[in-house]
Amino acid sequence: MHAVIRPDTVSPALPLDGSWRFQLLPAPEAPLAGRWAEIDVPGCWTVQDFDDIHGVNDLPQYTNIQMPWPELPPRVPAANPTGVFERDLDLPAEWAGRRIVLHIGAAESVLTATFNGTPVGIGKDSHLAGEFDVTDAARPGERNTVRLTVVKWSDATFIEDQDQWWHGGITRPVRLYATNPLHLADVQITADASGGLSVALSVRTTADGGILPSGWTVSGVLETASGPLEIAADQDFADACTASGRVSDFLGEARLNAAVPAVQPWSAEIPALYDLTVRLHHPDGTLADESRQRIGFRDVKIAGTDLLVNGVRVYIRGVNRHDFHPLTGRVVTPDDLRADLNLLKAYGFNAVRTSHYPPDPALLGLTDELGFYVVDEADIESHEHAHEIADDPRYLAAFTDRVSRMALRDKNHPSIIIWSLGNESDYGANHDAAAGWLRRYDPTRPIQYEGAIKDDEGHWDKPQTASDILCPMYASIEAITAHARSGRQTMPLIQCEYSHAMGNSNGTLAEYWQAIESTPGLQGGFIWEFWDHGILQRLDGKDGKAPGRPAGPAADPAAYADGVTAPGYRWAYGGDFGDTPNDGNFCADGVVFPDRTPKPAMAEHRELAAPVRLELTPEGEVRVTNHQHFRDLSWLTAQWRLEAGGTAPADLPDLAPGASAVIPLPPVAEALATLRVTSADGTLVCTPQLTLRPDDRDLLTRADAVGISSVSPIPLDDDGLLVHPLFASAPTLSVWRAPTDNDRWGGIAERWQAQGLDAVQRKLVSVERRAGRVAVLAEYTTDCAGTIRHEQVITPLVRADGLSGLLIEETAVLPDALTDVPRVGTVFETVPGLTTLDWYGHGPGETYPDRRASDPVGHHRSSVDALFTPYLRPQESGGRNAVRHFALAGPGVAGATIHLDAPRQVSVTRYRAADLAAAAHHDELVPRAACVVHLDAAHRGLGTASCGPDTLPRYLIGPGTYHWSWTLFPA
Ligand code: IPT
Repeated sequence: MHAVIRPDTVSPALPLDGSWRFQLLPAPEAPLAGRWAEIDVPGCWTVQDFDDIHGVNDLPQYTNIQMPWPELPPRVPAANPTGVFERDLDLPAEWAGRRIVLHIGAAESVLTATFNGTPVGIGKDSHLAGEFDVTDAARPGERNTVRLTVVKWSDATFIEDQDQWWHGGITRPVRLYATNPLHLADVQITADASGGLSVALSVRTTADGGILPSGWTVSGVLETASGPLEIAADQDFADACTASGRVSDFLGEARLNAAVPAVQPWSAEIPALYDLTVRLHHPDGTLADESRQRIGFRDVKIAGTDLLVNGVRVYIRGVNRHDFHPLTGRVVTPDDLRADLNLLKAYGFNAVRTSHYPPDPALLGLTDELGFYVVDEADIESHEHAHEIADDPRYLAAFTDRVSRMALRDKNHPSIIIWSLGNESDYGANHDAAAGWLRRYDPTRPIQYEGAIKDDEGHWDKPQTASDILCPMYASIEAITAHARSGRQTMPLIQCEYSHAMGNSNGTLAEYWQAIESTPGLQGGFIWEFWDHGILQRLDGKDGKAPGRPAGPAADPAAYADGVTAPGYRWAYGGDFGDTPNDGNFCADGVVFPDRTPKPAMAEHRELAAPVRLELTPEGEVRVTNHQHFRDLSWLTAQWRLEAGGTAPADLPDLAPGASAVIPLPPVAEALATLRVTSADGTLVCTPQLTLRPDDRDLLTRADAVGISSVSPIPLDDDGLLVHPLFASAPTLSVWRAPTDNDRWGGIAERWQAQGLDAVQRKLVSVERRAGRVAVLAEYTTDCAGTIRHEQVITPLVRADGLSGLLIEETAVLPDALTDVPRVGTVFETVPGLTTLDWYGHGPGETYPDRRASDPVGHHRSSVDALFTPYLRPQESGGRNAVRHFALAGPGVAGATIHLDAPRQVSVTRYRAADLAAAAHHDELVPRAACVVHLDAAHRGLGTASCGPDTLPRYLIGPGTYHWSWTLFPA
């Protein structure tokens, strides 16, 4: 493994991607058949359609912690799918006399290679390249044959037990390349923020029995703003390499040094890169080899409890990123990688943890270029057998091999600021060994490893040598702030995983960031995770509903859009391919849908990362702050967004990072000041909002209605339910929501079900008519938590404009046993035909009480269908928080306007809670013609209990009396 990047001019390459001959054997020992199938490389055989000659039928399988089979380390099952890939290639005659290298970007899992029948090597890390010197086996100017055998299960599988789909195949590009026999074996670059540049070169030769000729030299050139800067080798180098011709290897002895004047340091905000070319020359001065890299000058240091980049304590707004694609399984193209990162940038992320293995090196080129802080993680996760393996000497070499090869490959990327030893593998001697190697090899970067900082009591004081960062996972706000204030904190605290994005989730992200930005020692974290790992699956059979095979890389591009699959397809999760054991939809836990459509949590993150912040001073002025570390605000433009509609100009002042200034408000007296901040290309960056005075003028007040109308009595049916032209189903009490993934995996939904909240029985107690109004008392019985008393007082109103409407005042009394319910509110269903919702509240996106920073309060309009969020497993969704009033309309149908007594959680969807709870996949839902409308007096927060803390106590709903009211008028 090395970090040499050769231009084609110096080292011609022969890409070997495309169609290969293929056989999938049931086990490595099984004999090959006489005929071959065809398969694409790179590609996973688990998702491609090919002629399965041996009938192995190896489909994707999803498990989290548990291994896919019961064998104990290091044993593997006898059934062991083995792909044999073969192809011919014509080697250019000009390659004769050169060193020829076969490069396999990644293969999972065990890779063996033969070239023209000669074995050339074996590799085991599924997420790093294998390179094999095939010079002696190759026949330039002739047809050659390469065979790659990929065995799915091995002893190494026990340390690749990551929470993701199991696949088999070759997942990154394959190529051959040729170099000069005298060649650069490696290039290690150190470039600091003050312009210090040092390049260590190692040199090898495959000619002359491996003995280096004397007299070879190296040189370098750096492209700077003021032109090329020639870098000469230092004094010692000349002596070291010319005097002794009988050295077969140099490691770091040939060194180029320079002090580069006036460098622009690299950071995630200003990712300044410089082109560096280093050359190796034959003794006669001609070019032997060349490596070109884009380098960045930057410092990473830990000072006390702060992680400093270029001396600045930067916030880490990170996400965990797997290699994933809904069609290919795990094969991602450079275009995919760029699109992922551009999306993350647009939503305020500045950091990526390459969970849980080194990525395609193309990703790291892009994180350098686009500006992301990267935690590069070694491919080690022994989760189910973590405890045994961490100290098992049989795995020692694998640990050090995986960590060292990652660092050898990736060391020159400025974006990598931290190395990670892996994930969820407990802690043992094998980690210390790997950390020891790494510290000596690369003293410029800190190391992190979550397993090392954990102790049994949940404290983080355990002495250990394998982590410089306190990088817990899913720690609560209380736990991280308590530690930061305890006086015992010794390392920067950056959570390696937090805010589990499974389904409708990421509740309390705002509170995490309030804590992080106000507590010294807390610096951020990495959200779990980027993707929902839903694999596109065909639905077959007569009814088009029978689970079929993965749609695969050749799927119809129209098979999905905007996060939703077209008829005949679905997003598959664990178990959907008949895979057992499996961990269900626990792999659908990302901030984006499988097709990279952002989930509402992305907008929440964008707002919390806002580079521009507003604040109301005690004098009532608006103060704007540049909340960045290195940049000014010149890349941004802003406008005031007026509640009445339209915009007013806003000028962002010239502010250095951290600086602030008072700015004038637009000359319109409004309750809210909303600033819409965009980048030069018009992309929304943030929408900070201030409440200048209570904006209650839109809320229902009794004064709005001029009086109680004396028209005919309010119609009720025999059950005391309101009869009204709007309702297909009358307003009743609702105390249940379709469990979110957090409710379900956190065990909360189970309690609701035990209490029977999903099926409370309504019993009419009394109907009392008095002075034109009617009071309806009902009781709702739960299974074992007592009875909920619910009263509706309905009053006929007439407005100043003569329109007649209703006031509905509701009271619910929850018994003491109901300590944690999902909602208390009203539900009704409308007549068909209503298609549009106008509302005043948070929007336009989906918001919940503990996830509502994303969308400022304002007037919004949406089609009813578009309000719903198609989470892979249907659940409560589509809510809008702090709604003051809303109107439903549709072509040719009498609509309605509803005003609420206070800002309330409202949802308008095509699904009953029971419809959502009964479906396992989004495509199983059948939209109703009605609108199902919920107005909640109180709605429980979302939290992140599917993996991590539940919502905060302030977002829970307990026993007691709830009052809410609303008016209903024709639109
Ligand atoms: C943690 C894993 O590191 C990650 O890969 C993923 O499985 C995540 O949980 C949940 O989605 S480990 C967990 C036992 C805290």
